[in-house]
Amino acid sequence: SCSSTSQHGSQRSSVQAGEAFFRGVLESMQSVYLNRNPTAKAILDLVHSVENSSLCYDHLAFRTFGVNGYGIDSMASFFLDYGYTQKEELRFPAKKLRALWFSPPADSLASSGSGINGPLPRIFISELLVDQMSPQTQEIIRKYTESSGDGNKYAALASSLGLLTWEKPLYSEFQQLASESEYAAWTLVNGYALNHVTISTHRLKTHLKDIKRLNQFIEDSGFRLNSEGGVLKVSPDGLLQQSSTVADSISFQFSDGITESVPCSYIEFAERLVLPPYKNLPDTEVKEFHRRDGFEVASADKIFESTSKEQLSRVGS
Ligand code: OOG
Ligand code: NI
Repeated sequence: SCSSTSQHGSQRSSVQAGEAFFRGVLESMQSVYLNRNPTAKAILDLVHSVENSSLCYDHLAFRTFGVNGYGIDSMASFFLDYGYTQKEELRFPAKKLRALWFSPPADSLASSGSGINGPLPRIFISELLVDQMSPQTQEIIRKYTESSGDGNKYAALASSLGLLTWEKPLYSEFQQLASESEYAAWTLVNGYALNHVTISTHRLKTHLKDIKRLNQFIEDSGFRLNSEGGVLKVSPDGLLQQSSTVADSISFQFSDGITESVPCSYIEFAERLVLPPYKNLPDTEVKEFHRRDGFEVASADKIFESTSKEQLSRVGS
């Protein structure tokens, strides 16, 4: 089984009584994601078939519109209520985005399971800095967020049901957003849907625990990886290594009756290496808290491109 993310004996609160409900919600978010994204489903099945044992998630990620209570907080409140702790902020000035990540509570039950039933994942939530968009784009985003009433209160519910909290947009509105921010266009049609799950590669058991070998295996199996800035994204300290697939597309019916293919979600892989003070620990004693934690802004900047038109329209590898 997978080792827990949390340091044993820490003072962090536990999900406790609400844990079954909390995991059930994550499970529903995941099932929406797997039904819509055949590449993510196929890759999870493939890795499972090789590993023959449990598989752990490093993190889950969501996107939001940073306006009128529809930003990071709208989704974060659910995780904070179930024991998560807010960690560092990441800023992406060129993309007009910011993000926060949240660390999981010390988990009690079920952490020997697989995926959502394994150790609780970190949560990564980003938001578009809507105030920095053009007036036309702001008008569209405000129109849909405002038309949803109090939809921002039900972010986790919308995500687990696979519903938008706002009305479907016109195709021209999607195009307007896409011309300025692919993130904005993605969020308009996907709302609070799970953007990606991330497989924790160092917690795999076979040769696939080496992210470079996992990447090779994924590509040899016929899947495309996001090549923006190189397939493997490595933090300056070398200890956080990430890669991701190119997002699947889904057919979306706009409110004017136009049906077009739009980017949906992708799957990510992350290998966290052991921190320098612990590098001589025997493999069997290494726990998740001995490894590099957090996220890396330069890598994240390129991972956002997993849903971009440029990556989706690439031919071959
Ligand atoms: C998030 C991209 C960043 C990471 O792990 O750094 C990211 C997104 O595409 O919304 O997932
Ligand atoms: Ni990620």
